[in-house]
Amino acid sequence: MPRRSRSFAPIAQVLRWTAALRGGVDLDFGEAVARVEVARDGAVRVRAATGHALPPDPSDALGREPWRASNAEPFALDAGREAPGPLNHQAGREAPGPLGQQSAGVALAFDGADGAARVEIDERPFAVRVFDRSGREIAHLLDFAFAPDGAGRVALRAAPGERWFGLGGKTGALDRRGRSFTLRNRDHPVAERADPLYHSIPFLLRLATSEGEAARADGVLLDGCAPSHFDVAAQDRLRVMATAQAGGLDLTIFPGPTPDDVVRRYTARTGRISRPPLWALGHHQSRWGYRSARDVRRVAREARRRRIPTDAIHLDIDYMDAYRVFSWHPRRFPDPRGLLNELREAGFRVVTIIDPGVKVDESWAVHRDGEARDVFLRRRDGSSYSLKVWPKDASLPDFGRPEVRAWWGAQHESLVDAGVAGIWNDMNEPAGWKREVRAGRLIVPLQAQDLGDVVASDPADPKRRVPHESVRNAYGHLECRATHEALLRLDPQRRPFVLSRSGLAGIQRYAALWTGDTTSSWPQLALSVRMLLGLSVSGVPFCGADIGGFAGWCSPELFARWMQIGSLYPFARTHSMWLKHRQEPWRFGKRVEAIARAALELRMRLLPYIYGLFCEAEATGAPIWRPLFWHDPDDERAAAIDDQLMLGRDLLIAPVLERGATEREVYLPAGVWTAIDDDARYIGPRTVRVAAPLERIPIFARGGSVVPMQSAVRHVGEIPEEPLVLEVYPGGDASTVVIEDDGESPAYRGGIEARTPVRLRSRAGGRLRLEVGGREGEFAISARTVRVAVHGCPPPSSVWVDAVRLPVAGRTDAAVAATWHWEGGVLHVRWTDSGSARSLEVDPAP
Ligand code: MIG
Repeated sequence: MPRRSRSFAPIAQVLRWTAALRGGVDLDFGEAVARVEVARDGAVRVRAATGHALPPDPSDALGREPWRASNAEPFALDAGREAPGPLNHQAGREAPGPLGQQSAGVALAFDGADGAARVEIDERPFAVRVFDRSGREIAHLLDFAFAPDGAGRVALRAAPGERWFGLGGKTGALDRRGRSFTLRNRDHPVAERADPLYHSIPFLLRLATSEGEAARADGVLLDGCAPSHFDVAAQDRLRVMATAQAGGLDLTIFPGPTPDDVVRRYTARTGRISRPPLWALGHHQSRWGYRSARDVRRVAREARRRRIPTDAIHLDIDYMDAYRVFSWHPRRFPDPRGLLNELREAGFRVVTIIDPGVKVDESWAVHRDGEARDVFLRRRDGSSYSLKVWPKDASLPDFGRPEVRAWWGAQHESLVDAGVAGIWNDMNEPAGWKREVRAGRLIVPLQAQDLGDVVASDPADPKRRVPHESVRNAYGHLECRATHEALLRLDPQRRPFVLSRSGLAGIQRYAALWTGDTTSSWPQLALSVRMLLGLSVSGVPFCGADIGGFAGWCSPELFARWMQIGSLYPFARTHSMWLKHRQEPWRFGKRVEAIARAALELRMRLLPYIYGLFCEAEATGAPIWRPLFWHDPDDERAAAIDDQLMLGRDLLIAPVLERGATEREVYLPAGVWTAIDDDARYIGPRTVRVAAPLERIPIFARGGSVVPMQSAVRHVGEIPEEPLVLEVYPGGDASTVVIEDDGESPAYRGGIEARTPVRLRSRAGGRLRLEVGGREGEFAISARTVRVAVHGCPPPSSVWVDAVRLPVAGRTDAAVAATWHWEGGVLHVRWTDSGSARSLEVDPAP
């Protein structure tokens, strides 16, 4: 367990600095060392540790993107220096060496196309200040201190009026300011005051607003494999204290100024999600307790019969033989290949759970082989270690070693061969228990296991053995890396899907995250929104919570509300615990079933939009779910809201999170907003009260947007009746790109994709003008009908397509193969799309 009280000694004075490093400076304190580097995108990395050298760097093992060193060179600062000016002001450069009496420290400055930063290092007491391109201070690190056991602590100045977001899916308010958090991967049920939980993302996004100036965002990551602790201006209102339990301090500052800029830089370092397979964006149905192939078939059949859109079925631990990973129960799942084939034909992919614990069993080839290759964690004295978990005693792979990751990955071959489409990594904090009681199928864990005397390979230097605790937070991350890479290797034609419970900063590169064991309650429904926004801000775009809640009893009303927002989670999976009643969407009566169907159909209709968001996440790191402040950082009211969210830039979601509610208050930031179901229009900034009967989740489209949609399908393999509908919401200009590809293979990386640029000009000479550019890229799409729907539109006096005025409503113009009609405030235009550029003009502009 992490030690609570330590004595920290400050590192006092910089004795000398050396400029040997490209884009950085090395500092020597005698009893400690530090290194400060500036990257070409303006990110600033500050490492410090006691001793004479920095500890080995785990960046490669964690899958960090290479540090792009700038050409910043250190120069001495004058003693009598004044407040820093803009970056282009460079002080005279001096020869490196010991810091003289008159010197006040050393500085680095870089200004390039991708970013800029100026760093000033105070010599005594040691402090690091980072300024952005405009000369504004974006970080002030001070009070570096270390404990004898290697733990490091640093303070970051915090100003009044700042908000601090991030740290992954923590509970409580989205703004973390005023509270303390532990980041140590732990298997613990989700509860409002539970901390820590399953994953650890030591990244904070600060939103600073000051009188008369535009709001600015910047970020800080405390990197490494060790558990950590953050006091977010709780003890001292003007300080954020970050503590790493081991491995020295490794901080990176990411300049903004917008939240998008921060996350772009943060993910340029920690990695980005790659385009998931399209099926993974559909609805996943899961339950702990699908006990047999028959059971699974029945669920699949019901989903289709009842037209509940579903793309994946998850198999929890019940599919295994005595909980041996990489096995199938011979009686209950006698023919996995046959079953998976059959499901595949009906449009279902199967995701199987994998726990890291390998059953200690001489007769089980996986364990035997692992023993022979010495892949498992051991105790400090070299003896073998086992953990109590589902298969009784289990050995844990030592994922810090690359050969162990390769070995683990190779075990997935049989699953992939049987047709398994994705892997669900559970229990990877890692979790297990010390004692248990077993009575038939019932296993009651009695005491959490902390792996106290276990040693592990240091991911940064696998030949070194270190206490497991000191690298604990990387365990699940490295398992997911092994799994992700194995899936890609075993089936290079398919994009991997990995779902994980545990994770570390950068997990987005290898896996989607879900929030673990929730309870079916109203407060937890609301909490799920905040947890997923927290994850989203922390660089994890693909995240979800169990729809309906994991433990406890879900009421029909709660299920309906959970389905409505859960269908819009980036990762949408219905899951529940085995002892509770079944939680498939048809288990709560006809009315709720219809609500679930409508919710999931909306998700399927939104797939082109949602897919576009995932493509954006791949390209820039932008989250799928965004807090309201994301696109309105100057809006103080928006910054305080965490029960609404943006799904991408253009859809504002106001989920109903209260029992018995039939209406809710919605805050709409500046702009025009149109409710997507009844086309009611609102002008923000404004708080409105809208109707929210059980059948309704209020959703608003941004004025000045084009939302690509399609008609509903039951799974992504089905051909939609309308493959592309451009929902146009006037009220501003917009530009977007519709991206289509095979949804399955990585071929898009070689350009096998179709990109259609779309531009909206709400008022071009009194008309509304929509320009759909010619399709770019190599992905072939056969001729099809595209529909454009212009909302909030009075009956038009004339409609032009490609500069040809269309005849009266309902009549097709042969020259441009287009037709229009108007109904209930919406103008619909249909045209044949063969990939060439088209334009639409509507007079008068709505
Ligand atoms: O100790 O595999 O969070 O989703 O159903 C519980 C059984 C183990 C915890 C996961 C949950 C899963 C369950 N697992």
